[in-house]
Amino acid sequence: MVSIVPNNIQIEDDRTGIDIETLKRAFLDNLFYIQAKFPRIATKNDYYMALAYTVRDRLLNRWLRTTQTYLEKAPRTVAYLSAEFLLGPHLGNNLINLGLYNVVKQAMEELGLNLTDLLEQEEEPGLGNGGLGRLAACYIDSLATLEIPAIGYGIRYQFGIFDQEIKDGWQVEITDLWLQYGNPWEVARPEAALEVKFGGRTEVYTDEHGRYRIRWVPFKVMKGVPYDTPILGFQTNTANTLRLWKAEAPESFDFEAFNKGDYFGAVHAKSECENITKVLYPNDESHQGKQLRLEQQYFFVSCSLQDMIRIMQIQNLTLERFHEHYAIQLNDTHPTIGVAELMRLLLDEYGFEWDRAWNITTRTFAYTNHTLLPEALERWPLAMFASLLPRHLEIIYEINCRFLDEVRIKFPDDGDRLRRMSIIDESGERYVRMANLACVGSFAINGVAELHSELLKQTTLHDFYEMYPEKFTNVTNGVTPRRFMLLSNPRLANLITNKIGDGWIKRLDELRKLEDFVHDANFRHDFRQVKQAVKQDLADHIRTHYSIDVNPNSLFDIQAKRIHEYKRQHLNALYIVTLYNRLKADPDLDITPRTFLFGGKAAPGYYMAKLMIKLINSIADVVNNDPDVRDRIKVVFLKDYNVKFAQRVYPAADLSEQISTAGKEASGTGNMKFSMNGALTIGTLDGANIEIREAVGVDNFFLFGLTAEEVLAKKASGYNPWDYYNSNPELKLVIDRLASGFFSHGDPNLFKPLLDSLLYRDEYLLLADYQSYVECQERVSQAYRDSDYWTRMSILNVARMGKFSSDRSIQDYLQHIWKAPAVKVDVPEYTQSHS
Ligand code: 475
Repeated sequence: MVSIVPNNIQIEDDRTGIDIETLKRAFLDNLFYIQAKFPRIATKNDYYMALAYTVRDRLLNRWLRTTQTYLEKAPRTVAYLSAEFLLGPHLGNNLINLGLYNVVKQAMEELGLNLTDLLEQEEEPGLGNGGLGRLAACYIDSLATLEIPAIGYGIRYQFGIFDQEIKDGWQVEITDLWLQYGNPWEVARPEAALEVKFGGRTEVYTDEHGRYRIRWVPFKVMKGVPYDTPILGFQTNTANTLRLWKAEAPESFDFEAFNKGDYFGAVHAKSECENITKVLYPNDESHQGKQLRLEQQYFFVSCSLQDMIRIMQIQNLTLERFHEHYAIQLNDTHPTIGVAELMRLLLDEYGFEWDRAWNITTRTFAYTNHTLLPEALERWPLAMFASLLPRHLEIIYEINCRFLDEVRIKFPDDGDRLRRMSIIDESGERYVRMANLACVGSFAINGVAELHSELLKQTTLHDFYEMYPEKFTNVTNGVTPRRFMLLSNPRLANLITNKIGDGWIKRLDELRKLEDFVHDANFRHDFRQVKQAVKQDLADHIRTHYSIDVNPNSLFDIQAKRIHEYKRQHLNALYIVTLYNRLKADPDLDITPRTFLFGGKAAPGYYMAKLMIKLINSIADVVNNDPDVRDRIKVVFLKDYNVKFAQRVYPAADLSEQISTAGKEASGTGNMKFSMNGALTIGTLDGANIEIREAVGVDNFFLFGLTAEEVLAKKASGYNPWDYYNSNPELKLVIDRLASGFFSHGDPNLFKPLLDSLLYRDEYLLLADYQSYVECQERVSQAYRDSDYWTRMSILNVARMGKFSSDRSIQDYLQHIWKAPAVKVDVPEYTQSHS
């Protein structure tokens, strides 16, 4: 046993005490000694920082005890490798998990400060694009809450996802400066930096035992510095680590260049090195073969694997047992170079024989696929790959050669199959196919919802399914109820806890107890009031920031997610225009008042998505200002949708738009966050919608549209969008109005690319689903008119969402893939979790 951290650290009371007086003193102390400010000159950010440090002080003991426990007990550990962690603000979440929310709120009040204001001050770490990155964040939350030894590995981007502004209806991207005022939640560990090699060549040499070995002679070497962030579990002593790598120049750099006398060149080259972790690629669900992106992937994966080996060495464990000590989850193919890197480390650096190394590697990795979209599948041009990672390419060739031999034996005389399954795409320009490498190098492969996992087996990964059926499994996504209910919707959380106790926060299935209260008119009344109050908050926000008055009694109909054609925000827009046209034709038409809210970012290079934003804003301009509408419909595009703002949005929805073309949305997770906050879903049979509908009951879900199977059949039989345009007068009027320039100050060309894409191709079958969607929206409007009936459905949605906790997802991963038992962390009485 090694004892890295002494057991008897003495900690000053001001850094651990959680009574109000101590908290206040500690807060002012941090303001003075860390921010170097006193209250009269402190900015709001100074106060935020002082509070963040005060809270951080109170979790450090748990964090160090957890680290120490893992080092000493050397338990099986989950390593979650992800190029993205879309964390959202830390302060509120840590207050909740420490059980300090109320007492800190009180302490701040006594100092004349408002906790909500201070929480607003936090610049969130937006180190992800959307679903995939946010899922990683939910999973590390659940891993800590379930007391599983785990570490998240990723990239410390200096600039995360861009901030979005809207100018003249168009998206404008602004650099995300999340680190500009410092990050109180991270601890740099320069002493634990590692080196990563790039480029160059390989050479053969004979080692001291006369064995042929291969050595990689790199073109350049980079340094990876880890920055650690504690990830607290909810009401546990476990605080796991999120370790994000920053690229720097190695010290040796100065040395060489200074010797050559090229001072400026040396400094320049040094800052070039930092480029690797400068910025997050903002493309959701699309792959561009950019070299810097491959450099990012290899950089963080190499650092992480070397780090894992180093930890085993501290623990005196032999690398022979690497796969027993670690289960490495690949969050999509982005970290898949890890398969080749672990092989390289074992073969070249630690002298393993091929078979032994391959055995360890393929018992270590598991791969999660997040998308079926062909444009998202990662492939790297061979020449680029070879110049950056020459040794890895050799290893991949060897893996491929042995793998194709296996395929040949199982499926003789099937050249097409070999070509499809090869890790190297040789059909034209040559590429390395990362999904193929992930499938060959992993012992488990999973999709993220039942339908998605089935489609993977039948389509994208069909050959691999036939080769290795035993590797395939499904783990339906989930989301953390700590952030997306307790923190984001305290009114609802309190109402629930008052009725059924607080067990639901850790065992979300207990929400089912709420079903009993569906019949309780008082409860329905209280439930409705909660929703009303939250909607009022959002309405206030909209009035303040957009100078638009929205009616909090209207139906809040929200679509918040990345902007993408397959997600069909423009189908929603077509419906808005439909309603508008009806009102224009009959200004006295009795319709259910609605507020249409949109939020989401478009990839900066995705023209159609940006045009969809412009379309929504243009429709909003006309609809919101037309006196004939008489405020019965309002449209608002909420700018800069991020985790912090999402937390205000989910609770305020009456209706959640989950309207992707069936077969395209792998799972969706926003769908879960809306539903557990009482929104009803209008949705297609896509992704996890299917399972949500099953869970909440088909009567409490608004279903429309083609099924995935019907979508394929329709396309196969020659889909022609004009048929729908010509046969549906209401649809025709919508398209014609958009094409006429009515919504674009008379410019008939503005939306032409979008309309042409609908009329001449309509890859995502908007026109085919239009009528079904409109009719379904009519059912929604009718249902909303009976507010008591609506409330019953809404309550049942909340009550039946237990399955969609990320705790359940993590338990599925543990049971079927990781097999890593929980480990209790002991913390002396005086700092134990207070609930
Ligand atoms: C799915 N992102 C959601 C969510 O499983 C699903 C791809 C390439 C490069 C950068 N980002 C990506 C994704 O593929 C992604 O976010 N996928 C999403 O993963 C979690 O719920 O349906 O679209």
